[in-house]
Amino acid sequence: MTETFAAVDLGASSGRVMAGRVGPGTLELQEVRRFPNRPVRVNGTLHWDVLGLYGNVLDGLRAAPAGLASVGIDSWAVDYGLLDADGKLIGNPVHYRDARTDGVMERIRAEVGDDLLYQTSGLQFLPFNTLYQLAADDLARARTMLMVPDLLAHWLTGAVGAERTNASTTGLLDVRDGAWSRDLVARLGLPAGILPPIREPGEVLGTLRPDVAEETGHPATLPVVAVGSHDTASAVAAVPTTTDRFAYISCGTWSLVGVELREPVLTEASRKANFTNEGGVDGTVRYLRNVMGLWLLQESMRAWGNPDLPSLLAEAAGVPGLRSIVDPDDPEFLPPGDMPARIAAHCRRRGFPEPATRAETVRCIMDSLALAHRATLRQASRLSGQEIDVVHLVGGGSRNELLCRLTADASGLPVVAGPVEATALGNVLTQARAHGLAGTLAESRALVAATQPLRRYEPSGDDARWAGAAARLGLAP
Ligand code: LFR
Repeated sequence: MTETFAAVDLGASSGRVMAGRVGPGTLELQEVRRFPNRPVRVNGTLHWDVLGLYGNVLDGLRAAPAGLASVGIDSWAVDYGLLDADGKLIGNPVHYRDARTDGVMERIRAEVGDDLLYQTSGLQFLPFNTLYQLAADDLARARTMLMVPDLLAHWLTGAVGAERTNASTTGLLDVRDGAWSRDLVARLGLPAGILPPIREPGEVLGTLRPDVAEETGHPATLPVVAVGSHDTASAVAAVPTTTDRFAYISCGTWSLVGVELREPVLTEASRKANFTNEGGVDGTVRYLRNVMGLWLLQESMRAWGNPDLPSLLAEAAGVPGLRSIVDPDDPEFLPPGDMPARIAAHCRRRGFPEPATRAETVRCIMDSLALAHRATLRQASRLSGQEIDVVHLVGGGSRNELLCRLTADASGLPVVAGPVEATALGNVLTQARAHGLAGTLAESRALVAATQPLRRYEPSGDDARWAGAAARLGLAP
């Protein structure tokens, strides 16, 4: 039996609706609609255009094949919409890169204490985690908080819930018992009533509202299923591993670098290294750290008026390596704005030559990301005790041959690149598994490995050079 599932996958820079066909030995993905996701600054606040995104989701569903078995939605994490007492959206969801959280995390960490925050949620300290955003928000009229995928699912079905993997990025979910932490919510003075009931990946959320069914041309009986609605959870679910001794880099706007565990790591060393314990599908723990990722390249490209990327990368491959390097995780790189100038200033400050050309800037970004990948993989292994034989690099970054090769060289580990659309595949596979297809998590990963194009990069064996560069940047050994 073969079934078709629709995956709505919204990334920070683009969204897509995909149709995935799954059956024994079959996993095929077809792009139905792709659209840009452009943040909009209004009166100084950076927003997501959530209605524009929803309109594109409706258009995508309309263009999807008839006879779908279900629909699943994932997006970037941490951001949310607030509903009032009438169920209406209060304002436009704010972008996690907006400056409204400036200083908020520092204040709350000082008030509540890092130890309590980390022991409760197991989450890395990022200034945009939902709890800091909520603390900066006006909640007077709010009755319900819905994370972005839950908000879209609510508009499609009328159902209200908080899917677990994405709820785990709020900082308000107890990492040990999986429930909202009443204690922490109370300490922060947040209204507990706005937090919806938790839904597990694989659970049916609801079926299409009659008006949505009519507008999209699908039956009102079409189920919307919770998937790993945090895009990174879906991406990790589709890592094509055939061994337990693997690490992953989900590489797009961010590089999410880590390992999969059964239990969280909540040690002081882990907290100090700012590692996160996010929720994965099937109750797994995504033990990882956020590396700034291709954001550095995307923002540079934007500043340059979007020149041709393949030729720039080819040129960058010819630039001598490890001359100009930055710590990509410096918080100064978080907000949008003239990235090449910030990179040059960072190099100057750290005593490295400033990149003089665009190709040199791109090479600097690639070398710096590879160095951060190396450091983070080593830390993940050391802090968790998980041995790593292979690194799976999935997502848009897996197309970037230079970055894949440098990551293999820097980490001293083989890198298996692909699939590009791991997130949409993970979304589809979680729906398929809920439908009784695609087997266990391990079996569905084997299906990805058997059906999707992958490319393997062997390390060059030049560890001393990379170790030296990491030391000069002050990265963890
Ligand atoms: C990747 C991602 C990361 C999260 C960041 C912000 O798309 O979801 O996992 O830390 O975006 O939401």
